[in-house]
Amino acid sequence: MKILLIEPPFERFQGVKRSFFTLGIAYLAGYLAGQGHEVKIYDAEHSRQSEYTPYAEAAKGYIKYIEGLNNKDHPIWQEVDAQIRDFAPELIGISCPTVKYEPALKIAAIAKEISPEINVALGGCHPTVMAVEVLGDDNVDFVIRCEG
Ligand code: B12
Repeated sequence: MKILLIEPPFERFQGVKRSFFTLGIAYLAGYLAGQGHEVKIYDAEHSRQSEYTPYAEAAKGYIKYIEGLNNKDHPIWQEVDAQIRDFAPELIGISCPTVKYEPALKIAAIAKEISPEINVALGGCHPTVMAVEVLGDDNVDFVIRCEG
């Protein structure tokens, strides 16, 4: 199966630069590839350069996150759309802590707009605890709780 694993954007809307890598979906990708699936990680959050914005600085840009979240023409949402179209996955798995719940749902909506045939699964700490509420969103097909 073609599976796209996505780390949603949050701090990136604020102009924050971090060169971290998302260990959770990296583990999932390794396991799925070992099972014979075609897997791609799309990290919509982090920079591949070695960069770091101090947290005190990052907090000042929160309004930019709200603006970006609600602007469907924002370049980051266009990038999300292009990544999904380009890879044409059968399943999208989105990593979702609470701060990234809104961006995760936005990605789910973009995916379903591209094709209702794409299955959308959310995992991570927020869906683990709030599974029933998350499954109430029309664009979420599955929630995977605890260790993916
Ligand atoms: C490392 C870390 C960071 C690093 C992140 C580095 C990186 N990119 O990986 C840094 C310092 C940047 C960070 C920042 C923040 N963090 Co932090 N962080 C952690 C920490 C200590 C470990 C996360 C980790 O790597 N775990 C190991 C991996 C293997 O586990 P995992 O990511 O959970 O993934 C597994 C499962 O969750 C699941 N899974 C995850 N995603 C998916 C997706 C799918 C599709 C599926 C099926 C399964 C699945 O399967 C994975 C494999 O088993 C956790 C605490 C913890 N013990 O988990 C807090 C934690 C995640 N952070 C938290 C918070 C609040 C934040 C900040 C919002 C803090 C702030 N005020 O700025 C920011 C957000 C930054 C951002 N852009 O998201 C909270 C989240 C709470 C919540 N309800 O959302 C946690 C849980 C700490 C806590 N107890 O409060 N964090």
